[in-house]
Amino acid sequence: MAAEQVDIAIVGAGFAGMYMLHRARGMGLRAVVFETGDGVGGTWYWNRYPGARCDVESMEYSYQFDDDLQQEWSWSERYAAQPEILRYANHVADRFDLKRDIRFETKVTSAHFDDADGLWHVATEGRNGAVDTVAATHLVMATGCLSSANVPHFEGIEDFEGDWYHTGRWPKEGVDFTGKRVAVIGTGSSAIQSIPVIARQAEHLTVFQRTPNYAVPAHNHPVDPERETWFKANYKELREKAKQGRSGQLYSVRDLKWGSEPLETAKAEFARRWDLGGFSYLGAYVDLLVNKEGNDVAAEFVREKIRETVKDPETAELLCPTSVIGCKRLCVDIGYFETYNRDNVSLVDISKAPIERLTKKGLITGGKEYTFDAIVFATGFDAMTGSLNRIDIRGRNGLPLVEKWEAGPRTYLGLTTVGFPNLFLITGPGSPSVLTNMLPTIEQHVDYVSDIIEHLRAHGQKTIEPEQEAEDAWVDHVNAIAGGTLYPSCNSWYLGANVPGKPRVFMPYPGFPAYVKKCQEIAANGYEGFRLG
Ligand code: N01
Repeated sequence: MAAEQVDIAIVGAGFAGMYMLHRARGMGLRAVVFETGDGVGGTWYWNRYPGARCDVESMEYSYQFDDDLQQEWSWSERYAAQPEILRYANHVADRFDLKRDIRFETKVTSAHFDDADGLWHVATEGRNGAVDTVAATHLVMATGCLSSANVPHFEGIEDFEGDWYHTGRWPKEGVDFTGKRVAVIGTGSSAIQSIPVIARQAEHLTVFQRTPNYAVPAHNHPVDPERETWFKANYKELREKAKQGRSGQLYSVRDLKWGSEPLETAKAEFARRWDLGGFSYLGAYVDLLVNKEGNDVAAEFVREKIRETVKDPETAELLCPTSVIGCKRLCVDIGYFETYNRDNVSLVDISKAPIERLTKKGLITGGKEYTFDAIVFATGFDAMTGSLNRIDIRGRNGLPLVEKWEAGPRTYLGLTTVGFPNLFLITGPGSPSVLTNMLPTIEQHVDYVSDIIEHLRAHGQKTIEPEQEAEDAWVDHVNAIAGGTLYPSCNSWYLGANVPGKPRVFMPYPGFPAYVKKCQEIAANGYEGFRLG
């Protein structure tokens, strides 16, 4: 029997995949979405760990493609928690009747481009191992930037007799830590959000920290109804204004460089922004991720706050990061540092003595065994490329994407890659993605892909693929921009440094407005840098 044929195969039913499906239908195209989980929501489907919450303000962390949708939905808190965001994703899916074209519990195992018929052949594995193949003209990878969980290969993990969890694969039914001795490994955003909540439940919590992290307070609170009304009345203007911000958000980034004000004024500005909460802290000066001197002052301000908050001076010092602030994604916390003042919480520094192995009862580090009932791996993700590379994607002449990207991802606009016609990577490496509010970034990419597909159809063309020179120039451009910042100065997942053996390449593109402008210019010039055929 001939394989089912569609116009667009979409991988992933998170916010990117859902919107892509909606746009495809609007263009009269036959589209199908494959999703491993049994529901929509992507990141927010998988990351159900205690305390999971958005670090972008909820009034901004939502779709803007439909005014009725944004007017009718009400967020309850300044920073929405995971269950509310998942409810929103389901609301959107139901409102636009998306679920009927989403194949849940269906994993894409391979996607091969066939030069002979010019189609993508997508193989899937569904419920009870049922395999299937769909042929598609276009393949859209809406697989998310932080979807491939990174569970370090600790020796002895199979010996551990307690329960272990990864924050990004949290059980749907939740976990009750009451009366349990719990370990959390890692101190990134997921750990910083979950530690205060787990500490309130567990009998004892031990945090294993390899590198301390910067966190600024969320000052979370219920959304003020007056502010909501004002926001909704001005949504259009506010959304446009947010797009002019480097991360696609409304928080203010002053057009002032470090050194343009006296030190005391600068410190007062950091204090003011600390009290506002959230990412605005790094908007005090426009060049804080370029100017090391300014960055040092911003970093020291946070260290002073940690020392003021954490009562035990030794623990406080261990919690003080020394790297560039903002080099790793800044964490937005609710009572993280205060948690270390609890009697049932201890911190173990593993920077010099890594975890040697897991045992039946717990783990060994520094020659000492620590015993637990449960271990939480808050160890992050194989970011940006992980979820693409774990699928067997092959382009022209059977070239595997993993092989092409052996030395790091290479794309044109973070959206397409030479040798893989009609393959689109939503918020892929080389696009602003994780440095921005993901929702507007996703919409910009999905709209761009939709425009490309309409253009192809209008001109009777079937394929689009970047030219080699355009891709090479784009990769050089992204590297040059990142190289001019302080981002490469630490071991972050932006660089792939958290996954052993991963090539060290800065993957996202810093600067949302410049990126959007470039995309628009390319389209206006007849999709310059692309070969249409
Ligand atoms: O992961 P991470 P995350 N032994 O990679 C440590 C988004 N997010 O899940 O720094 C011991 O940041 C590792 O140590 P080190 C957000 O974009 C958003 O927390 O590599 N430790 C680090 O401390 C975020 O940036 C929200 O030395 C090991 C930690 O594990 C991104 O997801 C909430 C280890 C991993 O931190 C990832 O955050 C949560 C090992 N072998 C996440 N391997 C929002 O608020 C790793 N570590 C929206």
